[in-house]
Amino acid sequence: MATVTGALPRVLRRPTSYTGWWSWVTTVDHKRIGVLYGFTAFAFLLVGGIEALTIRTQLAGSESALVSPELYNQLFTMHALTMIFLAVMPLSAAFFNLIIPLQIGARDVAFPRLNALSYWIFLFGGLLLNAGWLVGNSPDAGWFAYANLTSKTFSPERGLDFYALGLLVLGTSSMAAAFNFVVTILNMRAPGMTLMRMPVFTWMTLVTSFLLITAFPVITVGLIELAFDRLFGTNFFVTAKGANPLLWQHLFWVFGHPEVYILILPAMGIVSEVLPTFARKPLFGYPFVVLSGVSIGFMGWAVWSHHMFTVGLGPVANATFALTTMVIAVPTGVKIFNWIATLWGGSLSLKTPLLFALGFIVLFIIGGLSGVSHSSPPADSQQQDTYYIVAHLHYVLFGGSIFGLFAGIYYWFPKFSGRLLHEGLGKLNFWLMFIGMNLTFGPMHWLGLDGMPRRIYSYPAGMGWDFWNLMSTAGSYMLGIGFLAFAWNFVSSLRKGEKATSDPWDGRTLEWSIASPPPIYNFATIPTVHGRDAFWAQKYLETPGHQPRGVPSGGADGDGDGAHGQGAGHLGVHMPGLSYFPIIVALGLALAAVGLLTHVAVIALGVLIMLFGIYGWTFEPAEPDE
Ligand code: HEM
Ligand SMILES: [Cu+2]
Repeated sequence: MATVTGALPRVLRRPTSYTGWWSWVTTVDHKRIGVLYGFTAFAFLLVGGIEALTIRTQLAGSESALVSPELYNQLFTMHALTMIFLAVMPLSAAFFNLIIPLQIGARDVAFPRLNALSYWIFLFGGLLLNAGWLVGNSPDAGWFAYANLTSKTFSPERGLDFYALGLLVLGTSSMAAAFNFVVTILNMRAPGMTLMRMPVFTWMTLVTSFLLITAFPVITVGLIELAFDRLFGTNFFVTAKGANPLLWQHLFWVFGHPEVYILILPAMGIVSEVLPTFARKPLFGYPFVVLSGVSIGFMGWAVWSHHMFTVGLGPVANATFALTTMVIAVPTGVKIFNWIATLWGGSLSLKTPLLFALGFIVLFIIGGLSGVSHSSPPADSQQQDTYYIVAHLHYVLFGGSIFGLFAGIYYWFPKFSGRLLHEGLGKLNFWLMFIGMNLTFGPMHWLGLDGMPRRIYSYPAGMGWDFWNLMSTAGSYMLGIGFLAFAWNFVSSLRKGEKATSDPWDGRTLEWSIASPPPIYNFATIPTVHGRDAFWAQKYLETPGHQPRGVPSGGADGDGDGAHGQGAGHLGVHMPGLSYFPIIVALGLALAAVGLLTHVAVIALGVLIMLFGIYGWTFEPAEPDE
């Protein structure tokens, strides 16, 4: 049947070569998209880290003039936006892409081209958010950008336009990806993998995806209203025209608190995978760990105003949100007890993935305790807007999210590279980050309780804050060296690390049942699952005499060469082909956003490119033209 492909310029017909850098531009393979997310997010993590080190250098001593107040405001705002939206979230997305299809026994995600689109929109959205640095006007009103500081009156420069449009574009990427993973996890599990047999990381990905789908529309409304106020002169947040700026705070935190769970749940899922493997024990209280994650997903919607205890909502609102905030500590506590119970009596092998998981538990407990101290409105009125809050958010976002993600990198690196990260460098990386993190953010607790406000670009001598600020800065440099040790370990191990078998840790879940790196089609045959820890059951429980069946090294399912260039035709398996259209649609969307800051013609061009991309995407043939 003649298709309309004839209408497609030859260059845009499905490419056929799986090698070379074009194959990365046109890939729709979840593993490659995961790698793209991972490297891009790590690059942004370094950018956010450099911004943080500049902040800390400015604050190393009192009355410092290293950076101007204007630049300082841009630095902490961009540091936070970068770390949250361009580092932690996409690093989690990297793991969603790399791991979920392997853990549920699938060959790819439900919508491979939509998956590629999510990545390209994320990249262009991240560049748009950082474009302010090119014109000397980055967002400078803090990451929650309270109205009406953000109005044209008080922020006439372009900074907040990059904030609104950059986050709007990034939100599109997150929501598209989240829909993809909800459909993939609910519809593409291997036979026998019921919901309560899914690995915990898969569960936390599902909860996180639902939070992304439900939370991002809230901030999207706020960002559209902010963009309209700034670009078209509407009055959503203009107090002079009768608007109430608290509307923005409610919209931001109704999104913002679920957002913090979007940042921590993936790390919690990773830790729930690492602990049983390195304790050689099944996860203690699997149903409780899963259900506490699900309940956090629901309860996370009922606490947002604890960020607003000091704006004057009144005793009823404060008491209500104090109560809901205290209650949400319960499911978090359940998880922590179950993790400790998993370790209890286990035969622990103190490899780097386990070290980072243990670091996560210790640091997250500290962050959780300061979080509980915020839930009391009278106490919070002392803590709000001080360094005590900065300490809290870094214990949960750095000590929690980053440490959890690093546990995942050390755990799953062998699966995708076929090599192990160097254990010695790994331990050096861990201790530099663990000590550095506590030296950087620990002192912030008492600096804050001593009255040091956050977001001040310098402080007067004689306040008694100099010593601990200097220590905090020294700690941040130790963190920086920790990141460099990691980068060195990653690059050198990728090239000449010790070869890894398909199951180097004697794992429990399906990703360890296939070769390292996995072939493009993942599973030659889709496995059948008979219980939790499906691969452990396959290895040790499913042989007739329950004798260990042991897996020969490297000879697992699939041909072990990760031959990207080779489809799965020889297995009679259809794998989605490469495509240009995801990147074309993403480019059109980003260009249209840039047009809102430059010229209507650019908007039109962007929309045209997007429409062309959607047209090509729709009529692209399933099989590449030979
Ligand atoms: C690499 C190590 C890091 C260092 C040294 C660091 C340092 C800092 C400092 C000193 C501030 C306070 C700025 C001020 O109030 O004037 C800050 C703010 C902040 N940081 Fe970090 N940070 C680091 C990593 C992270 C990570 C990994 C995240 C999140 C995932 C993060 C999220 C934030 C947020 C949300 C703020 C608040 C910004 C605002 O007030 O709008 N930071 N950071
Ligand atoms: Cu909150």
